[in-house]
Amino acid sequence: MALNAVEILSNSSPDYYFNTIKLIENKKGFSNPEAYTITVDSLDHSLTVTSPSGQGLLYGALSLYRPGNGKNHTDYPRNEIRILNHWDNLDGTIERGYAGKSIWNWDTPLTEDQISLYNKYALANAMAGINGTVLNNVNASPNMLNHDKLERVAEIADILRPYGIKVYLSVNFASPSVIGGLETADPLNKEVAKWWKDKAKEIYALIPDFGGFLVKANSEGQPGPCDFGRTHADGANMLAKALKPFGGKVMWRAFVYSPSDPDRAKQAYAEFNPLDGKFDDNVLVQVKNGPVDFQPREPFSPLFGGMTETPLIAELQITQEYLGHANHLAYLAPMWEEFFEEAPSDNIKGVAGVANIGDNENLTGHPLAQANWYAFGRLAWNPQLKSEDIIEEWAEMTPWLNLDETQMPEFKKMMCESREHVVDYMMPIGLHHQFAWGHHYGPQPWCEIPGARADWLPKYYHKADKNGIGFDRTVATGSGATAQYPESFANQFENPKTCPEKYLLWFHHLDWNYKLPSGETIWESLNRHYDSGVDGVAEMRKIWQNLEGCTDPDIYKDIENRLLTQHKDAIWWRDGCLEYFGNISNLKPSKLSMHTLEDMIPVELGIDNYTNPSKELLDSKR
Ligand code: GCV
Repeated sequence: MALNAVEILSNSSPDYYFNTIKLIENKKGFSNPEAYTITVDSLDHSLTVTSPSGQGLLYGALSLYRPGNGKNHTDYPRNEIRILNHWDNLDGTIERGYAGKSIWNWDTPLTEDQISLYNKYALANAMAGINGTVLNNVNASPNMLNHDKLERVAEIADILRPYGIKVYLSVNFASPSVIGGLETADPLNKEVAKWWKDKAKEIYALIPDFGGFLVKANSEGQPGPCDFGRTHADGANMLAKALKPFGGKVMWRAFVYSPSDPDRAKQAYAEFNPLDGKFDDNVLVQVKNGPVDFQPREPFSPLFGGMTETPLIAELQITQEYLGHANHLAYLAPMWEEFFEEAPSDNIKGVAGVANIGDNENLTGHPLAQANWYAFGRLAWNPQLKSEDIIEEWAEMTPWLNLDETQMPEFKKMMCESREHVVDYMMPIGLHHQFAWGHHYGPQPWCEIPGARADWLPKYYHKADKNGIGFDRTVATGSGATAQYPESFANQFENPKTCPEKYLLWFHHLDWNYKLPSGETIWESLNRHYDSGVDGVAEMRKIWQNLEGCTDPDIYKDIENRLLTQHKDAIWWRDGCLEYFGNISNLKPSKLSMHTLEDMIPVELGIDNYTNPSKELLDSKR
């Protein structure tokens, strides 16, 4: 690998004062190939980075940009795979992308600007410790594997390589029949296996260090091995054999939910747990953090702890499909921290993040969403890092933010509490999936779409009636999902008295006047949380006003406007949910609503799955 560390350090020096910075490649004493050690000689003001690899030297050198790192220390990544998943399509749209169009150009020669952007992208990733990127959507076009596209992948790989970033591709399982002219894509068919072997050869001839394939199979209409009566393991292993001679990996997604069980939250486990131990050694099963789909809060997926013989990748979503798109401030590190604290992690060997990156000037739409990209990388590197430390690091390194000592604690408070506010005003105490149909922006607990899958509709999840609310997933009276968890968790989740309050309505259907340990009823608790979410956003607006001057006026204004939209949305969420549930239960919201159900129910934003709704659009609908 070409090593860029020297160049990077000489281009813009870190703050520390050192007469010399030495980079020494030395394998002795290291077991992790990406580890590094920093030693400081305070007498002659010299600093030495030592690592067994060029990549480790790069990480060591870049770590000097983080405040307080110019001292003796050793660090190493806890996960081998730390990878972004772009859901970018060949036509430039991005599924669930809220920061403009894709940065990848597939059709015309790369411009100088694009090459410079890709270099910046790579440096930002390397600074966060990210070492891989899947360039295209898991809903993959078979055309991605056409030779002209692979040549472009090779060009991108050449740009990213010096920063230690490998490229991977999402592949469409039906490619052999769609672009290869074969009659089938059956993984046990010899011609099909040969087609993939030849394709792998073609790819590695262009990109010798190509990372491998990411596959969404038999999920949401994507083709897969089950179309031919084969298992996920049959499909994954066939691809694994094609990549194996070149050192490539298969990342096979467990995001499946064919209606084999009436509870969607149980389906991935039901399909994958029996396959545990049946995958080739270069296959990793990629599991979303929660059992449903990137909700603002979910308990961990029972596949963590439920697949002890298979290496896993934890999939997180950096783009805010379910957390207010690029309009809402939601610093996601506390959510991921919660996941890493709770989920059994023995078999997690990698962490993937669905990217929030597009071609907007600031790359992430909401300027502060840049912190989520960085925090993802840092937690993938070391899941034990604390979200409040990461945000301070990010703020100190971010050139467009200048926070003084009194402002930093306020800023950290605003960031670290932001996700909990979102949970509060969207779906507190374990409620989930109350989102508007399709685009998932805003509340629609009332949503009904004739002919739609039941488990795509909010009513399936809230199950509210005049007596109570919540999804009964107990073994005793419900779907039995609690039994998929390791025993200690299963017992805790099964009983509403021991179930953490934050997951209560995820696992239990309870009467409206069921009393929580605090003495509040479910209805009172819901009211308190919804109100607190709205108040939290009001407080974030105040904090931001106090921080005026910490950034360029245009960026300040942009964030101020987004917070205003978020405040209006939070009220919309609270009113929509409390009015709707109040109507069903015959209970009154504790505060006067600003919107009536009659106003809210007919609202259709008319946006697709590739767009962030503008302030103007939202204001015209409210
Ligand atoms: C890429 C959810 C999203 C889809 C996404 C899917 C997945 O269902 O709404 O847009 O598809 O997850 O993760 O495959």
